[in-house]
Amino acid sequence: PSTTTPHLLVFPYPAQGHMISLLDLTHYLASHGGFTITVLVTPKNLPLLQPLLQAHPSIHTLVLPFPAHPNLPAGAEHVSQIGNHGNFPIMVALRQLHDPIVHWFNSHPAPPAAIISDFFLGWTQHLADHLRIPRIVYYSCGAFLVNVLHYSWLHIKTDLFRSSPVFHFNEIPNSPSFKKDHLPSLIKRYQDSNLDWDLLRNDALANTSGWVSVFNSFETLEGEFLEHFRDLNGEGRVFGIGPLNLIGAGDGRSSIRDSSSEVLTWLDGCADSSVLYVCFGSQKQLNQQQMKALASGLEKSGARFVWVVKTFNQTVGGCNEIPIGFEDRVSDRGIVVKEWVPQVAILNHQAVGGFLSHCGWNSVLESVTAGVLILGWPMEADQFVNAKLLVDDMGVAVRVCEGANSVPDSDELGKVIAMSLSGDRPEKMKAGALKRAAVDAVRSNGSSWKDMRGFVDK
Ligand code: BUP
Repeated sequence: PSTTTPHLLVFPYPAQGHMISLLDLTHYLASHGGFTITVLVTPKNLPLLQPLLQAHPSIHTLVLPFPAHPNLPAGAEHVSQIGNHGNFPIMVALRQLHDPIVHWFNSHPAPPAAIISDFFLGWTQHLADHLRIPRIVYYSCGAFLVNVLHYSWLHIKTDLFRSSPVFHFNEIPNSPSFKKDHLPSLIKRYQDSNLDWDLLRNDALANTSGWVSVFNSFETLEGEFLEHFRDLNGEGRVFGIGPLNLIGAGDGRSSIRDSSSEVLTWLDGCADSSVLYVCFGSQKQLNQQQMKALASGLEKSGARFVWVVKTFNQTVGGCNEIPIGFEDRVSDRGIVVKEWVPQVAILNHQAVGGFLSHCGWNSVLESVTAGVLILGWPMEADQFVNAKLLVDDMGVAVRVCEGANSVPDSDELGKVIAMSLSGDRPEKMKAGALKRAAVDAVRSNGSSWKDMRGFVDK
């Protein structure tokens, strides 16, 4: 890195769903902020960065394992190695990088002036304190979720929280309630004594001590939750700069997001708004019963569809068996894709009229920015919170099923799919309006544009 431009260390959490939007932000900061950037990355995730590196000579990588510390901490490679303890083994493993990073920093001729790290890397607050540089917390999730996490931490040791099957978050705008089962896995796993909570817990979340918090979100979608977090953190420290998939668009999107695929060619032959796109994010795989119910629901709906079945990322308990004969029976109107697809381009294709989604935050934003109706099937993590925002607060989605192991009724599913694709549902009109608001947010003088400028200046 040059010694004259400000140098930032960007540390993404090594899961696709966390990395992609932070790389969009990295692209923006390199092209418009004048920063020199080092991205900390595991070897398996390096290919995701290649286009960004080619586009920006000012972006460098610090590839794990570091030369001085050749043993990559076990489990730190990529979240596809997820096991029964979810993300925790990876969080713990990554924490071992504290000392190697200090070593790298101390021997660097122009060390970083700040670190931007994912909110799953709470320990990097201690790292930043040790290095005497500020830490910017990057939230690859929504502000509503972070409100819920914040108050869950505050109440988690109270009898009321422990004993109630449903918890009311009276401090959060609109006083939402959640079944305890629907709270993020991070909260549910709190009781697990094997996990080192105090170091993994995000200081910025629990004590609002992060120097600056940056959200991949925008005012019209989450204004009151961003505002509430601002009230907790103090003025000038919380920025809503999303949707980053729009900010990274243009040369950015084509450089770090692939947009060629046979799926797009197939969609070219379909009528406008006639196709349901089905994808449950980069991590979740359905079990066998769910696969059968979904296949049957798609068949009964009579709708056109694109169904992404992840054979490239086998997870614990996951199944990728497509029911025998299904693909032949629906070959005139549906395709099952067994590889990584360009989701943003698919959602923006005029043939796509609905998205059956697990409501992962990136999928939510990508769907919102494409103005596509979401058929929500939240399963775990932040997805129930996101689904509540979309269905109950914003009215841009319908819920079709809930739970990681729930099996939808295929007759019902078929009906909802058919109904969602036909006609002008009120949710579709609202989705169209929210898309326009998202585009306005990132335009000159829009809320995210202003927050991005404020953030870069700071
Ligand atoms: Br699968 C798949 N193509 O084929 P979420 C995913 N994606 O572009 P997750 C593709 O991965 P978290 C594919 O566009 C989105 O940006 C998709 O992120 C992209 O869910 C990302 O929706 C998936 O947040 O992450 O992967 O479960 O754990 O953060 O919810």
